[in-house]
Amino acid sequence: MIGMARRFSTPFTCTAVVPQPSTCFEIHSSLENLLLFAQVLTRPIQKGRYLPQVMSGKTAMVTGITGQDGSYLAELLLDKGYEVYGLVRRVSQPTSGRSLINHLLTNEKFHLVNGDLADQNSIDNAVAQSQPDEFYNLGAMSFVPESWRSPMMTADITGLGALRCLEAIRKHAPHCRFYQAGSSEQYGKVRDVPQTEATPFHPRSPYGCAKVFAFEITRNYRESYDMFACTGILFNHESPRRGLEFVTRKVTMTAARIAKGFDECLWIGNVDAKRDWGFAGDYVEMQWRMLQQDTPGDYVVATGRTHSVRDMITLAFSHVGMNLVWSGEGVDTIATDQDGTIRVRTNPKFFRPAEVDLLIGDPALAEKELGWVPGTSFEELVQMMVDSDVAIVEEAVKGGYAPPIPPE
Ligand code: NAP
Ligand code: G4F
Repeated sequence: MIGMARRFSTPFTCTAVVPQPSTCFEIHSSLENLLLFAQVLTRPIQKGRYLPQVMSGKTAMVTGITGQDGSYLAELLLDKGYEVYGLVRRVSQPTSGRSLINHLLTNEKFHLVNGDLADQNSIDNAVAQSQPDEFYNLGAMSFVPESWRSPMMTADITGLGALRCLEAIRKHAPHCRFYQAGSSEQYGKVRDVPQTEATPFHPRSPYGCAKVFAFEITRNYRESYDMFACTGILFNHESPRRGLEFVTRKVTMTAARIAKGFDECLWIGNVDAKRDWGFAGDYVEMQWRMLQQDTPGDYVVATGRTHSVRDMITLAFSHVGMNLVWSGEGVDTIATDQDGTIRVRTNPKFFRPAEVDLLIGDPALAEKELGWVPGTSFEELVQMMVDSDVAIVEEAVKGGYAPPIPPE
């Protein structure tokens, strides 16, 4: 039997009532286990430089609130005294699918509104009723490989979704400031190293193409209607809340599983790709800052450093006591530990039809105009994610249920 399911940002909790084959992650059935997960995943942000707290009395609407960035941004806005409205898709099992924001549901300033980026009516109603001062469009189909499998849906949600938000604001709350979650995937086959706000776009995936449309339409609404509309061109940012299918979290969870005896090796794709990886908790601060300035603009948000996937894997495995030695090339790449056991193997299915080989952003404008600098190093980020995943696996062992398996 093949079950077809919508892609969710937190897939390991969303399909709770679907029977899983024994090789897959057995969804923890009790509420207690779910809460344990939520506690580990929703530890407060510890690093990053923040502006002093300002109790704002403002209202913000956030799409993508159930995702990695949405959950951190919601915490940041609530801390600043905002009334926060999160747009959420209807799901059949709402209590099990929102693990990253479960801890916010009792906050009286936190509200969930049903809506979908595919549906203009629902966004219109949400904006008309909540009358936000600030609108953060973080919702998207955000997993690049899925965008080749579902290009129309990606264009609709990740691309047109931004336009639907802009239209809702133009019609129902023209005073509202708009933030669009842009991506370094817009640069794709990069024309400059490092990439700046002036670097031309050359996207390499349907996802990148959709983000370019969203970027351009945001700029167009700013110029056409004098709207306060900005795009943050964010480079990869990760955290213990990152979806398990993205490479960093796949690596840290698999390293933790191997360390605790659940797996023998990590199956991976192109380890030569390089990314500029920062901490999501630092990056949501910049999203907020962009809407606090006098004039709207677009900014690169990055660390200015790049690392290969291979380096990231080596570092993560070293934190669980495995010192990897690499050999082979391309699909023959492997890595063995100090005992000679193969701990990383390559599977061609994880290679992409068109790859983004090198991303490194120049955050100079963000620092100069908004005083933003990332507070967490790559080494601290990887350590934080490994520690969190080791804790999740240990909780699972203690609770007698199976730890998560990264989906493909
Ligand atoms: P994420 O964890 O995958 O979260 C995506 C969010 O979008 C989820 O809340 C998801 O809701 C929501 N969503 C998906 N389809 C929707 C629809 N049809 N209607 C309403 N909501 C929908 O992504 P993230 O890492 O937090 O990233 C946030 C944003 O930044 C995204 O736009 C992403 O493309 C962009 N971005 C991310 C990075 C990065 O490195 N993280 C870098 C550059 C840009 P469900 O929970 O219902 O699935
Ligand atoms: O972690 P990734 O899947 O992230 P990717 O494709 O860079 O996209 C992320 O960052 C973008 C910003 O640049 C966001 F806009 C986007 O929404 C998303 O958050 O893959 C990173 C690299 C790629 O080069 C990929 O080919 O890792 C390589 N990789 C190698 N093996 C793998 C794997 N990626 C995944 N997901 N899984 C693998 O097994």
